[in-house]
Amino acid sequence: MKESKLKPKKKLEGMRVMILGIDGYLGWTLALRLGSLGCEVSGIDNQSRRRWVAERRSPSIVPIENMETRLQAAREVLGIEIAYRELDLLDRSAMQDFIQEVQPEAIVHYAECPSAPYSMLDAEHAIEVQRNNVLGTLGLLFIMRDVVPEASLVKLGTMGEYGTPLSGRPIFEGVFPPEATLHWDDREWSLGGELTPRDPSSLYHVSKVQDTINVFEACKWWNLRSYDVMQGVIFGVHTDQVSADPRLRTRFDIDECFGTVINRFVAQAVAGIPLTIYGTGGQTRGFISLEDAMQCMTRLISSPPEAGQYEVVNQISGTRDIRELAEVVDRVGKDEFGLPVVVQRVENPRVEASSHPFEPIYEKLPDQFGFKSTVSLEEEVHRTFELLTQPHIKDRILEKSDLILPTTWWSGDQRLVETIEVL
Ligand code: USQ
Repeated sequence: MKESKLKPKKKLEGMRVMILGIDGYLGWTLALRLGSLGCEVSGIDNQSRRRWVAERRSPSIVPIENMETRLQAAREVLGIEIAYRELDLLDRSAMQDFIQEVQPEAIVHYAECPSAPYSMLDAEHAIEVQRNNVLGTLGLLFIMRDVVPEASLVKLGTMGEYGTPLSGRPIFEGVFPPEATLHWDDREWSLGGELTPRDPSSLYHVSKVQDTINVFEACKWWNLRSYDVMQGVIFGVHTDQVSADPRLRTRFDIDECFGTVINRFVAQAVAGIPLTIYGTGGQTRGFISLEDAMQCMTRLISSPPEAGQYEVVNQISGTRDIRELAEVVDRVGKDEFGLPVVVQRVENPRVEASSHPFEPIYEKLPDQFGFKSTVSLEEEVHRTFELLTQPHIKDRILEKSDLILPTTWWSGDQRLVETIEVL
């Protein structure tokens, strides 16, 4: 039954794909994945992620090479040639020249600041995140209109655009389904095809909402085509390509701004720091492993949207609350690595519901693109422990252990959170 809904696939071999933000956690991993599938990969990066984490005194705890060494290793180990240019997406003239030269068939846009806490630090950081993200995407849309209007834009959004609607209504994939209706005052209207309400959970998430509107309208006005990928919280370390050689490893952050929750929990367990559940731990989110996310992106690239089509996919492989995540990390750490893991609840510096209904719909990737998750949370947590317990990496975590507890409050306060309870 499901097979009939699958979108037609294009051959990836020889497809020209440009990755914006190619030096990042996702960008680098995707470059190697696509290269190994025979795509002609190109990419840009302005190295801003490396600057942001340096500012937070928190470089990747998995050692990563500079771009030159990475490219050389990709060539030597995997036989992949990547056309890389160090370039800021906001430099529209240089960007336009590069796109003109490469003529990409698909552009994957990862070149945004991904951190909620970083965007909530103060006015300077909020403005930097919104400027980088919103204006970068906006400029790109104009370049695509003028230079490669037939190319598909695969743009990274976030599940956090939707918030966690307390009514408990399902979180649809971007727009209301055709049969949705609004009843009010004894009247009824169809909501089908309208963008669903957004309730972003930080100023970073607000930037993604603004992107959504810009891309949605650009597809309508200029007949551009885009998949807007609402990705859940990402975790993990492994794909066949990044694990093939230490020089090919992708970055891994554990500080309060750039580390995501599962990755942070594993690092905390390795360093002997009690896992930091914020608040009650009843917050529920969608999650996806690095490897599964790469599979989704590859499938989206190989089945491009039609001209004028703006399509949202919710890219998660399941949902969990934070307490469950801590339990999984606790169990794997103790049983499989013999670590004395401790779990704590600390004050929650963010403004977010501590217990709420959560019913995301995430059917398009499996039903229309053939996505099947290949890695369980437990397996990927195990692989992450395997990497992070290597002595040279454990030492790097220990050196940065003072950066684990959050100090960035959504209220604007800057103070360490206090422990509420050790579980
Ligand atoms: N959390 C803890 N303890 C921690 C860290 C986080 O309990 O030590 C909680 C947070 O309060 C939150 C949840 O875990 O409820 C997720 O936090 P996170 O820091 O892992 O993720 P978030 O800030 O939501 O942002 C991350 C990425 C972002 C992406 C987003 C997807 O940094 O780029 O857009 O995940 S989503 O969360 O679905 O919006």
